[in-house]
Amino acid sequence: MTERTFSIIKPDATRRNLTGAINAVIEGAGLRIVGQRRVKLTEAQAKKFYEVHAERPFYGELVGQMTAEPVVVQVLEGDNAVARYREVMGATNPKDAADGTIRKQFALSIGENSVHGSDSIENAKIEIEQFFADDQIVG
Ligand code: RTP
Ligand code: MG
Repeated sequence: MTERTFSIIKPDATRRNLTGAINAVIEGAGLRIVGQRRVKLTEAQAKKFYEVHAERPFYGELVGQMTAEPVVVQVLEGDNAVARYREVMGATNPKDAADGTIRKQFALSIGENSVHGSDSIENAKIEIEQFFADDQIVG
């Protein structure tokens, strides 16, 4: 089924000029980039986005990293896009990520792991609405 998912190319990747290389992996996997913009997250935006992790020990560091430099927020569309993009990203910790995945190729560490992708269709919808107006997504 055709779905949409929300993606972030994180600061560790934008800093190293990897936006194009990551987009090539995304498009090569059959996902279409139907919305995209570059944005510097505010602390409030990052805190809200990662609210579910608020009690975790790495929360402060995560918010700090996500606001340090610009990110690229994206809407990806395709067959089973949510699950498909999770496959393409690879495991959270790049040490555990499969060959060919974005995190295996580009991530620096479990925290600076280059990309975010929604973990459910429900969360994808919430996350997309947080960053994109309807007319900013063109399928
Ligand atoms: P994401 O939400 O970014 O797509 O990644 P994920 O589902 O694979 O990982 P999740 O468990 O939701 O964690 C969100 C982000 O928090 C950072 N993290 N740091 N230092 C640590 O132990 C640690 N664990 C997680 C990562 O940046 C992870 O992507
Ligand atoms: Mg997650």
